[in-house]
Amino acid sequence: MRTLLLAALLISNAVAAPISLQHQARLIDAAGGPLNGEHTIVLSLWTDSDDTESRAQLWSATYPTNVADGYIGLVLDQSDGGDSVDSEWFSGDVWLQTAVDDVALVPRSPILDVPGTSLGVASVSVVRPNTPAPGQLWFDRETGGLEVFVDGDWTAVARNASIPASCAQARQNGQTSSGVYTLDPDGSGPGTNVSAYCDMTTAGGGWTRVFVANQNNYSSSSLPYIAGLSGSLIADSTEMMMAYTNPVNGSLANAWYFPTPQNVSSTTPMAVGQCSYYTNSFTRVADNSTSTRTLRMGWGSFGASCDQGCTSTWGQVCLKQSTSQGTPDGFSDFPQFATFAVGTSDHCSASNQDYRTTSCADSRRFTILVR
Ligand SMILES: [Ca+2]
Ligand SMILES: [Ca+2]
Repeated sequence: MRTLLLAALLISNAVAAPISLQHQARLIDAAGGPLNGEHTIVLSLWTDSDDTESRAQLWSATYPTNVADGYIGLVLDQSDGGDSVDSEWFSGDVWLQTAVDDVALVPRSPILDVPGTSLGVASVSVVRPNTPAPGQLWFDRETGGLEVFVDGDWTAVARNASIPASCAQARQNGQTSSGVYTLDPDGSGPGTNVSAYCDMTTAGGGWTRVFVANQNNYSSSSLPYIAGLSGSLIADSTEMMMAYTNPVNGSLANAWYFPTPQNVSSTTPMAVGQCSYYTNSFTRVADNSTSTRTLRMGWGSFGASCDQGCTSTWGQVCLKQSTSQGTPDGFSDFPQFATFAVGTSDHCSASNQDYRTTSCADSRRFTILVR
């Protein structure tokens, strides 16, 4: 059986359109020598990596090819008189099969989606190279995983590179519109894809919404993150933002951000304990002002102001002027989300106000985002 070294140049578009894919490869026989002379090469595109599932073949074309020193350069489009290649196929997994003289090379090669109109150069090997070059890709047929050689080590690549792990990654990929995105928080790991709202404009964008109140009267000391968005997505983030939002249009009020606390990756700030305190640098989005303050979190009781007591079960997240604990000194317009742990209506005031000043409402819901 031949082994196959691929160097594929791929172009994709954001909208459905006929496209051309340039495919370059080097064909090597079992003894390691390059193929030469006339060979019939069949390229086909599939929605699955092998025939164990009866997935559809998307496209196929036959190329009588004069191979020189193993190198081939073929274009996948309708120029062979067949069907055109549709850019829309590449919103999902697409696999390329190469057959030489009626022998299909296995496994099929995953095609990487390259956002926008940029070119991606991928050199994919089906054996793990002993002396890889930076950027070299290796497909492990046993695990179905794809790895890239970066900084002297192999790193797993997402199975479908078009699905970002976070809104921050989507933003880095050039996405600038706020809205609901499909994320795969653990990449090639077993975790499934999840829909999440991304704020792509506030303070540079790239924010994944991990909590938003979906009612105006919680009575719980264990409010969770949105399903599928806790854990590594938060632990791997560097910043957390708290604000009030209108969930319909994503607009934010009272928005502040700060370095992500370590103890709230799986447990929300509302459920982190009866009272929990976190001191760091807090940035106010409205004027980009920064100062060192203390965040009070948890489901403990309180008086009229931020952090006046820590017994019983009431629930209060708010920002303090000082680092002292249990003294009422709410700071500025940071959200004061309160009474979520008892049966009275929840309150969405500012940290320097009496907690009863402003009730939560459908257009004013407490939210947490990370990036
Ligand atoms: Ca996954
Ligand atoms: Ca309540």
